[in-house]
Amino acid sequence: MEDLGRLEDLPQSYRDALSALNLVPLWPSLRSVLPPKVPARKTQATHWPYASVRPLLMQAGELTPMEKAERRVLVLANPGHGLEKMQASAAMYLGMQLLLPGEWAPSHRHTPNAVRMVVEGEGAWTTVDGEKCPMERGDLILTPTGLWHEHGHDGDEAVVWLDVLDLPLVYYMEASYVLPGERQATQPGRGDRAYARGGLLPTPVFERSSKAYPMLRYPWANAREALQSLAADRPDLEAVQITYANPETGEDAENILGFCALMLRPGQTLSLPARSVAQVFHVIEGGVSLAVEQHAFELQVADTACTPGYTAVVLRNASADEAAFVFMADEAPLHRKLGVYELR
Ligand code: 1HN
Repeated sequence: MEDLGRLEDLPQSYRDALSALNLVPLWPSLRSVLPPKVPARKTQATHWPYASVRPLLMQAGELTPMEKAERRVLVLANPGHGLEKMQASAAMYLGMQLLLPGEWAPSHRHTPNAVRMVVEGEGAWTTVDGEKCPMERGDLILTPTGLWHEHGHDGDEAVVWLDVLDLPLVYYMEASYVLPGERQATQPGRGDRAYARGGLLPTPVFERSSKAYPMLRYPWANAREALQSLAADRPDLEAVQITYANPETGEDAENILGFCALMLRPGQTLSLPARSVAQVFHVIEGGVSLAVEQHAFELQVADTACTPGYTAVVLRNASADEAAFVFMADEAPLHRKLGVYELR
């Protein structure tokens, strides 16, 4: 491709005349907004070891009471975007949230979609749209756009979870806002019970659910069992992987970000092809080496990492005896809807 004219090639008087009318010449910037073959990416491969995050999160528990935080979170910020942007990738936000015994994070609802992946501790719950969801390690709990949600804690140990939101995208669209609410009344009915088994849908009086988000909690016990049973059924299968889906529609669980879980067999090395989307990896069980570009991360239990789009990722289960389990989040639903999804 030929070199295009630079801004400096233009007379200053001409540049001033353009600026005065809020005009900009395209050609000096065309290659930067439309680079050849591969997009420019600010997202850097980044590893957040839980062993380093945890003490600082616990310290936040001592330094900042709930009333002064609303949500007590340390954001996992990608240095490639600038820490102040609070982005893990172009569309993904990640945070580690701490709730202490007896605390309550007040009810609100907002336009960004969220999910929680429970990292440690027992006794906390989150009420989403009137459904009280127990929080147990490895559970995935949805807080889709516009639904009321609040967190409480009846147990006696610190509870930590990973928040994944599409906040950077919704904020960029100038569509991010929150409404404060009252403590929710809990309604009967739990999606994780109504949809307890794959392929079996509740149909009282022959009617399917009309809820946009019929299932809010995906218990880890069920996801783990599904992975093990898939692995046993398909010894030929390289990628033992499940996707968190809306059980009524079969579509992705949420509109913008996608969520799945992987099981790595003992000693397994799994190559994930380069796709257009940035990805997040969070270890639920085991130890996993992650290789991407020039980086090699040794992920321990509860560690989180992210990788930019258009990069191949190699995962290796560090144990020769035990399976490893990884939760993944990505931007695939968004890319597919926009028609820019690619597998290379
Ligand atoms: C939010 O509502 C929660 O409800 C956590 O726990 C993190 C980060 C940005 C915007 C809203 C929560 C959040 C958030």
